[in-house]
Amino acid sequence: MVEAYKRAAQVVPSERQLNWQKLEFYAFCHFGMNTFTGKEWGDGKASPELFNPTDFDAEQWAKAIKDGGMSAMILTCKHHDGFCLWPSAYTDYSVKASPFKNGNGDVVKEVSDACRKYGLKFGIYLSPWDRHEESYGKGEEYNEYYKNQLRELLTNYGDIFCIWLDGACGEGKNGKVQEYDWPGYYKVMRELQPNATINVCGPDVRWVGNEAGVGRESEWSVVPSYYSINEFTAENSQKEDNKKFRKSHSRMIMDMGSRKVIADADELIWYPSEVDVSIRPGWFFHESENYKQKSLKKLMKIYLSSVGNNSTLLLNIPPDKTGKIYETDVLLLDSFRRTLKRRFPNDLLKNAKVTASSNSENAKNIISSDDTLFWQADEKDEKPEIVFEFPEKTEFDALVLQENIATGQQIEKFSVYIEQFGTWRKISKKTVIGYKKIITFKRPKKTKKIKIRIDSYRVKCTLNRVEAHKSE
Ligand code: FUL
Repeated sequence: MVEAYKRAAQVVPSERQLNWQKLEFYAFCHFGMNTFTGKEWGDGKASPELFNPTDFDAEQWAKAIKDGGMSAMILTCKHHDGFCLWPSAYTDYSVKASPFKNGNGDVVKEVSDACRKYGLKFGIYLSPWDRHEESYGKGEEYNEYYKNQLRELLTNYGDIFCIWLDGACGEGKNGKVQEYDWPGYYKVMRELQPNATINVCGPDVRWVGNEAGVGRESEWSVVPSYYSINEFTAENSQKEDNKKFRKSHSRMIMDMGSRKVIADADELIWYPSEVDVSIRPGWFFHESENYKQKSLKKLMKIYLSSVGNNSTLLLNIPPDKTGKIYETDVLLLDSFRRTLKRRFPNDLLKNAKVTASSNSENAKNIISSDDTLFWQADEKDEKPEIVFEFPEKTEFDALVLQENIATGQQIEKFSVYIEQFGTWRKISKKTVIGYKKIITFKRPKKTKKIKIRIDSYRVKCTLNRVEAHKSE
């Protein structure tokens, strides 16, 4: 059999995975019965009478998220308590039975419309675990219920970019056991929304493995196929409502794709990672957490750890009881967008001269903003090098590197050098790149030339883009 790393080099993303990856940073909105009961995990017994946002404004959410620099939003259409934010024909436990708009409201409709108006993609979260629905635990009967709800959500609300399937279940040993018909669910999804990625308990996007906002330094998008088994995801997901769980990443598997890990794997798949984390301690809004939002510094750390490490960032901003995103959260999002802009203000390599140790004539593709253009080293080039020369000595304190993932992920190790006093000085040594790798430096580096050396790669070596920035 061909060595695993050579097989890994051939694995490429599907078009839907590629489009999803480019979204980079998008929002989660946890909103529902828990918003009104103050819980994180509702038991499905709360009266629909309690759901009553008095000043509901989906456009305010969409605007805040757009202004926060995000590209999409995923709404919890049904959380574990089973309460539906749309008037589902298959249950009475929904907005239909609530005082919200006298039972004539449809949160999913208003939010999906608002997303489209503000140029955000819209995605749905439909919890498989349902603590209200009577058929839960009765096998096929619940599976039919779940599929019917999927059909409603995937038919009536326009294009859906992502379907997020939570692995959490708190039934415990003596609770109800429901065998989910995953293949049946996926069939409905692919039929009705073929472009949507199915995340977490699904084949397209992998949960990073914690809710604390921590990504892996060496994040491989090519991993053994056993990591896409839903039981594996569920095993590591929440099994009880637990604050500590949201803060810890101690159980995360750190290496999912090195040569050593994939060596004995039969099948390798493209299964990229997503980091989901809340801007507040809880996933739902709680008044008591109004002063406990993450700081700008912490948000930047999370961004660098996720987007900067070949993951995407799914940041949760939970709307409050009035049906709006809380004012200080809106301000925080806006400040964060501005902070990002100041951290990565302007690509300094735009006007650099680029040469490479092989196929140098294509090296300028690396600084082109056209993302269909890329550079690939000659396969005989064992230690490819790319040199960027600024028109004059320039200061930078961040580098953004991108592999051309449309043709796979292959870079295993690389080093960065700057020219100083006529010699090359190494300033950084890293492992993988993938869709995006961000390297930041505490102190700015001043130089006329930057060199990137690929120390190890799997069969092919490509770069789609490299940028250098100096924070303001
Ligand atoms: C977890 C759930 O149990 C939380 O309530 C939340 O929805 C989070 C995104 O996923 O597994």
